[in-house]
Amino acid sequence: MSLAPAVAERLAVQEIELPSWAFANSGTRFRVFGQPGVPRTPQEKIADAAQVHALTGLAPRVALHIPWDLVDDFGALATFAADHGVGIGTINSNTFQDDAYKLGSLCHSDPGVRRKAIDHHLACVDVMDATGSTDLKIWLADGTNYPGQDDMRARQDRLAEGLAEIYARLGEHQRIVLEYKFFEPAFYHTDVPDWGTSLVQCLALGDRAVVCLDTGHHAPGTNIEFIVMQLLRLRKLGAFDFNSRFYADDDLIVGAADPFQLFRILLEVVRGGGYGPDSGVTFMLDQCHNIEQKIPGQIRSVLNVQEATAKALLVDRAALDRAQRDGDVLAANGILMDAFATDVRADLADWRESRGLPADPMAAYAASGYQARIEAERVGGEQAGWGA
Ligand code: PSV
Ligand code: MN
Ligand code: MN
Repeated sequence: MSLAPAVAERLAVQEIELPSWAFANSGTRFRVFGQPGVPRTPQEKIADAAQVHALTGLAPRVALHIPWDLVDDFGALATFAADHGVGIGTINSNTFQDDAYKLGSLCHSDPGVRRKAIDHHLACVDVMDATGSTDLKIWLADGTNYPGQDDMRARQDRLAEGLAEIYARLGEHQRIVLEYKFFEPAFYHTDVPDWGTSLVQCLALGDRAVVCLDTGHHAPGTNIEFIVMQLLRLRKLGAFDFNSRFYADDDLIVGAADPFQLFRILLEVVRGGGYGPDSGVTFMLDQCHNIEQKIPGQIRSVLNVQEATAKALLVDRAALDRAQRDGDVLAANGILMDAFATDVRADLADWRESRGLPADPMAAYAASGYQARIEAERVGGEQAGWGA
């Protein structure tokens, strides 16, 4: 069997952004395990990400995190990326590591701290101007640990005010992508805990404020594909942070924990017009490879997204429509399960070869000698910022 031309064509437009921090050392709050050969500079992270794209054809952009990826000349960094065959993607802000942000950033009760947080975001927009990036991703660690610690409603108002100032600074082609997360690092309440809160804040801002759905940021048992459907229906889904989780925000390889959930999410993406570069929905990975090698970890991740997408594209829509209209519960469910159970790996290998890519990108990376080279050349790699 080979992929239908329509499916093959749609797979050709897939783009998945890689997070720069996936290539650096990372860990848990218990331990960061250093790995040989990890990047020491933003340029080396980009060079590693470019390997993933060269071998898969799926990852043409690298998302940066500021200040983890701070350089003097961001225009030069964009040129460096282009010379390596990739571009700069989403710019992620960081208001969770300074002492000043202990009690919050955009939601803090002290106007001085809010000013600092707003200014940081304005500086991130400067980076976007210099790199050509269109998306400013805001994930806030803001929240409280104890009931009564701060006024939740006032914090929501401060957030709206801060976001409005940042939004006003955006260029016409730029967007705010507001990410939600139900808990952690705050344990009692989080200021942007769910898609509803992100949505109402985005609606107050305007058309160029959209929601980011990180697949690891929901309570266990949440029907994530329902959220995908609803946000697409409202044209407010701006981006995915893909990863997988067994317990909380595990940031493991996407598709590793629950490939069926990934398939169901991608089904709604395809169904709702969220697929492809013109859809307004950015696919990004937000993962850390704490114990496995990082470049192959990212290769496996993008291949997992591609595989789930191929299966979602295989669904016989006309037959499904008919079964749904007929109220044929088992037939409708069977149509989905047939697509999910289809082994597309050999077809995808052929598809890759037909495009001049290695049939097996994991094996190609292992044989490339790149890993041995970076291990020999790079000493003293960076920590992404997570963990101790
Ligand atoms: C923290 O939960 C987090 O994983 C968010 O998902 C952000 O997207 C990411 O860190 C980078 O700031
Ligand atoms: Mn995320
Ligand atoms: Mn997260």
